Amino acid sequence: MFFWLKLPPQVSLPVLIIYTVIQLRIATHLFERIYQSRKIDLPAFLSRKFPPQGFNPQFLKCDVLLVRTPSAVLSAPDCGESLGLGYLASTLRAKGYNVQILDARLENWDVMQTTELIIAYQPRALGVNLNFQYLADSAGLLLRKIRERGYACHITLGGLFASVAYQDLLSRMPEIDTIVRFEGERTYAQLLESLDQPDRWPDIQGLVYRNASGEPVENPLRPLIADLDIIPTPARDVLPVALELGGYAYVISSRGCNGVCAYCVQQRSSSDPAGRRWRGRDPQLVANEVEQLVIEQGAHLISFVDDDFFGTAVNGKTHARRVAEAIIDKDIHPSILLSVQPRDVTQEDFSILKQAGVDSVILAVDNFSQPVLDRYRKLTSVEQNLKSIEILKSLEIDAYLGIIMFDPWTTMDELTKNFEIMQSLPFLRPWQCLSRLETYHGSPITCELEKQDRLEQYGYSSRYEFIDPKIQGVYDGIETVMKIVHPCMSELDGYRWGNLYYSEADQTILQTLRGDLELIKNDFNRDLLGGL
Ligand code: B12
Ligand code: SF4
Repeated sequence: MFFWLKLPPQVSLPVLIIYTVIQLRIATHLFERIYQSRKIDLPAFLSRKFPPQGFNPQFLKCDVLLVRTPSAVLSAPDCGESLGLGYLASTLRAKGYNVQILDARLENWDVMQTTELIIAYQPRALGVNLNFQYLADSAGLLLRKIRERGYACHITLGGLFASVAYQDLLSRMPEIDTIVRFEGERTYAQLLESLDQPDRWPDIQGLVYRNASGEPVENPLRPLIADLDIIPTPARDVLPVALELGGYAYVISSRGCNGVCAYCVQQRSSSDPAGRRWRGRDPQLVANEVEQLVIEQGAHLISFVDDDFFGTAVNGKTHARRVAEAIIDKDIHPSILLSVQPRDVTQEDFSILKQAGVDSVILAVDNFSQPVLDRYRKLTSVEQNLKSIEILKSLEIDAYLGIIMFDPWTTMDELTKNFEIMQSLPFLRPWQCLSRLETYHGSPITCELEKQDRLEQYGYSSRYEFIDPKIQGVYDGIETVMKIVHPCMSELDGYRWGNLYYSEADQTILQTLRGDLELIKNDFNRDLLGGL
């Protein structure tokens, strides 16, 4: 309409933008009103509109619905299953429960779509996976929406973030009934057996629940499962979706970790005095699982998601090597991705791993300044970091280097040393120069920063300033250069991994893409309304 006004271009463009923004805001607001007034019977309509991929109305009735939290912030799709939900599903199915999995993150459903699906299922028990801190807000939104839509049954949260941040979550989300802390197979099964008998809940180790007056009660933690081989292999309901997206089939061959990294949440994941005791599965059974994935399910890309794939050696051989040898015997030739600590990289082990199919690794070098490595309790040295890179290079194994360039205590000396070495490295992506330490709830570093009153909370996340103001100057300087030399790349990297901290440049892009999200949502809404 304003084109008729014959405005000069420098005026008409901003007007056009404002006009579009107003349009979008009104449309969303309008839809929200209609949605909440329930003038439209969305579930009935959606049962015609859906099934989306992976949804089978024939299974609509189920005892337990396991849901992976959708993402309401911008991050690239996570093209892999939730192994945690797979393990819960197989364990519960073995006990006779009818269990369904809704992997909203993998399927890329938004909160609204996920809400409608949960309402359509009406499970007796709803279990929500919350491993990631950055998804806590969308989990909260999802729970609020399903309660608003009348879902009245039992809601349980589980996963690593829920396990460490349970107090916070229970106080901010009145919709939650219970939280299962850490390994969930046994605790959740015991809860389901006594779902309608709250008087039995005090006996369930690893459970946090609300008492009759609504106050949280925290039961003692449950001892870790000593023999991982007795847990059924994970259900693979949504693997075809992951494979269609070009993703990996995840396999876990051990639980726990012998590391003690100071920024890691895993430090809190055990009740036993030995910490997060490392336990390995039988390598032969692991190789059987990989064989089944490759031969029967057509998965060629396999990613081991162990925290500590090398684990504790048996008869002088690392767990990684034993698993690799068992895979070699199968003659199946998958393409394997691993996450590794530099201290575990030896020529001997990696020659065998390469034969088993390992062609790429995520190598957690973190930094090339010894005081920083010591601060993070990495149990490695700068020399070992460099040696691990050399070994991988010589074996032609591709390595993505995990770098933490900045943290609150970073000094100019540390930065200089780091840059000096990083310049000469293969595999490195330039925008990694801006990576900064994330402060995950419950990690030793986060607790230390809280004690020093250096963290500013925003929602479930926190932010810090550099102690040395010069460092902020350097950070800003690099950011400016990166924006010129590599426009959008650092931001894209951020989205890829869903980082919690967004720089100013990230924020700008985030705003733009949020607009896109709104558009997509509006399209979805328009489709719905148009079909009525
Ligand atoms: C695989 C993995 C990924 C995969 C994808 C995850 C997926 N598809 O599930 C990829 C590579 C994409 C990934 C990426 C990232 N990851 Co990651 N990842 C993992 C890893 C190594 C394994 C998860 C797993 O499968 N575990 C095995 C299963 C069996 O265990 P589980 O999931 O914990 O489930 C058990 C219990 O928690 C519980 N449970 C789980 N859900 C539920 C639900 C209910 C109802 C109940 C009752 C119980 C329950 O029962 C399960 C069985 O015992 C974990 C480390 C870990 N050990 O958990 C890190 C971890 C989850 N990742 C982490 C991080 C930081 C990231 C990144 C943010 C890294 C970054 N900065 O770039 C990105 C962000 C991802 C994104 N944008 O979405 C952190 C999370 C920290 C936090 N507080 O947020 C972890 C804990 C690593 C660490 N040591 O710090 N990750
Ligand atoms: S090696 Fe990984 S899981 Fe183990 S303590 Fe370090 S960051 Fe945590």
